[in-house]
Amino acid sequence: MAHIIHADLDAFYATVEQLDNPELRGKPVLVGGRPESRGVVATASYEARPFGVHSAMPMRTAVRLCPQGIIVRPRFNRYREMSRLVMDVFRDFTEIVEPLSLDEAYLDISEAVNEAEGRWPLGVALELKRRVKEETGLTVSVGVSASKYVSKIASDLQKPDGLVVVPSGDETGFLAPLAVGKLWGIGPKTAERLNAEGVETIGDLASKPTDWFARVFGQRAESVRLRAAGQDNEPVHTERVTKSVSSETTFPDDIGDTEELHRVLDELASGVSGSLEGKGLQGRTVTVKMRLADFTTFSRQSTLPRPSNDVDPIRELAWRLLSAELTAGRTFRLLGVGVSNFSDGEEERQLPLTLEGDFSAVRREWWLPETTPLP
Ligand code: DCP
Ligand code: MG
Repeated sequence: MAHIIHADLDAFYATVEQLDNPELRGKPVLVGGRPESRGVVATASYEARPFGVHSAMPMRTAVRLCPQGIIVRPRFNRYREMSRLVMDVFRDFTEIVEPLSLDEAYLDISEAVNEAEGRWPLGVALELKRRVKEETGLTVSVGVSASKYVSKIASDLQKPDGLVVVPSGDETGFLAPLAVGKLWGIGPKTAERLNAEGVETIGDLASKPTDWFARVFGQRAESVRLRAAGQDNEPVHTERVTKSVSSETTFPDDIGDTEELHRVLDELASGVSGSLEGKGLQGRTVTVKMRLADFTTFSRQSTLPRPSNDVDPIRELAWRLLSAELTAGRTFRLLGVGVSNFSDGEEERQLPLTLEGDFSAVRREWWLPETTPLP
């Protein structure tokens, strides 16, 4: 039987800020953009959360709810650095680590567990929490079970500094009382539809007959059914198919000058083109990622007439996408160029977090176009 940990750092950006600046410790910290320039909250420290402040809330609202909150501008490079340290600790416990974003990962700790010798999943999890705290100062919430999705739900239940172990055999009972929307793959829309059918909890869902699943979920029926029963056998993936090649850069000072933006975009496009060529990949979709002075981050994408790794078509399309976003007075903190939608079918496999400028380390909603719903 597998033993899988899901680990998620607590109030990640805010905790890093509190570590680096002792004056912020114990205080409500709001990491994000400026309230006066329509900035949003990236995250809030746990001291700010009782006021109702949360990620993605307009900073203006956050300041109204929590006037004593201290606004701190994000330092993404520092967060990446801390993330690397944490992932290194994780890799001391097992080679099988699947990072999901800068602050969360799955770990397959089956090898580290040996119940006959007294090495229980609980002990491994406690040791992991202790070492992360000792070596980075951060606290991590951990869920442990035989399944990725059960562990993911478990890690969220006692945040911050949480630890929830779901013993094998208890999965169904553990999941049963939870709202159906907590299940991985059930978005708010689906949850609403299920509620309308009287399915409120994961337990309600698990008790439905197989043909009901087929009718409601079509091709996804079997995987949703297994998940609802806490019985999926999804392995922890240490390798990942390259779905996009991208490069991005943050400027020391915001750039508004069209020519300078053009030059940066050219550089990014040739970097991406070179790396595509090196990997023998050709892509059709070109994406430009932008972060504005107020930290609003979004991307725009468009499709080439045919798959390519040539710098010219990539550069031209990227430039067209960026040009559409240039308005008087708008300045940029970050630009990125990516190519995806590969054609050759031989998608290369690689270890996560190794490709310089790979956006996968950044939260996915930043990279996907705003119109694409998250899974
Ligand atoms: N983040 C962001 N925008 C969002 C959500 C998150 O910029 N809409 C960033 C800031 C977070 C980090 O990603 O610190 C990790 O996201 P989490 O959802 O894990 O949130 P936290 O770690 O901040 O808090 P929690 O203790 O709830 O995990
Ligand atoms: Mg977190």
